Formats: sequence, C-alpha cells, structure tokens
Amino acid sequence: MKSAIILDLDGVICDTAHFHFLAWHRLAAEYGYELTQADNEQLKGVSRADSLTFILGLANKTLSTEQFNEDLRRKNEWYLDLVKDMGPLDVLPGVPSFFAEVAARKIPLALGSASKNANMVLTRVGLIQAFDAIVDASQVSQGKPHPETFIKAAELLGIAPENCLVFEDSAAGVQAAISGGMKAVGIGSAEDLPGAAIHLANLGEFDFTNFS
Ligand code: B16
Ligand code: MG
Repeated sequence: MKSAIILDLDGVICDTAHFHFLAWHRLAAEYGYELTQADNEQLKGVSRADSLTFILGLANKTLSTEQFNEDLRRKNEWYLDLVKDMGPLDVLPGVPSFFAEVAARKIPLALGSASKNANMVLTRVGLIQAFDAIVDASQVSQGKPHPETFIKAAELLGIAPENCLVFEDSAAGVQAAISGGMKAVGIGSAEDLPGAAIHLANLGEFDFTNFS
C-alpha cells in the first residue's frame, strides 16, 4: 500500500511561524498586550481571523467589524514585509535533504497549510514544484484543528488518510491530522505537541527506512 506525506508550511518548511509571531506581537502591543511565546503556541496553525479573535480575548479588547478587518489587513501587510526577501536558502534545517529523499523515493507529497500566503512562500523558497498537491486556507471552509485541510490533501493525492503521515509544528495541526485518521509527526516538543506519534526537531531527523 502506497503511503504519502503531507507537510505543514509555517514552522515545518520555513521559519515563517516566527514572522507571524512578530507581526501579531506588534498588533497586540497596540492593544496594550505583550504577546508571549506561550501565547504564540496557541496561534500556530490557526487561521488569520481566528488568531486575531484569540488575541483580542487575551487583550480583553473588542473591535468593530471594520477595525477587525483593517487590523487583519495590517497584520498581513507587516507579515508580507517580513517574508519579502525570503529565498531558497530560507528553509529550516534538514529541508533540502528531506525533499531530496522524498523525490528519490517518489513519495506522493502534499502541502496542508492554514496560510493564505502558502503559494507565495513556497514559490519564494523554490519548493512549489516539489508538491503533487497543495491545500491552503483558500480551499477549505474549516481550518485546523478541523481535519478538512488534510483530508482534502489526501483526496487530491488519491491516498487513504490512514496511509498519510502529516508533519506539523502546531497543536491544532496535530489534532487535525489525528481527527482525519492520519498519523502525525510533531516538529517540536512532546509537551507542545501531545498526540503526535513521534517528535523531531526538524524534517532532517526523519528516518525513511521503514516508510513505504
Ligand atoms: P496567513 P501553517 C498557519 O500556517 C500559521 O501557522 C498561522 O500562524 C497563521 O496564522 C495561519 O497560517 C494563517 O496564515 O495569515 O498567512 O493566511 O502553519 O498551517 O502552514
Ligand atoms: Mg505550522
């Protein structure tokens, strides 16, 4: 039975999770709230609008619909400014060897990202051609932790969910994979990513020996 790999983007392929944090941190400061790294763990893998709702809760602040949308726009503008100079060297450690191994073994590969910027970031780092399927926030109605993103990716690959291995750096993403009937590899600690079958520091640590 052929197996497939589904990769998250931010925090798994490149360090854009940090850029999301910097942009949210700047916005939260305007609300008089100092966003912490611990807060940021809750934001990983969460859609742009749901992230802002979460931050407003932390800051005990309410916004009009117009201001809410305007703040989403400004956050994305700051984020885009942070990623604009990214290039092929701006991938996380182990990414080039991981992609080389996936290609050599002809493993079906999909992206499953909550980001509306996924295509742009993948193009910048020169990896967009490596994917057989790409699912981003524009193609799903329910974001992580709902499994729709990963189920759609599996469907596009034509591989049953139980034969898909999902690599995720977020608690929401690990939960989404498990809810979708897939196994998750946590890129991060067991403390931050409960439920993942194994935990690695980066993609380069993955052992393909028993993967078919
Ligand atoms: P955007 P991933 C997620 O991407 C990020 O982890 C999360 O921090 C971000 O809020 C979300 O994308 C939406 O991103 O504002 O670019 O649409 O980790 O699922 O690849
Ligand atoms: Mg992520």
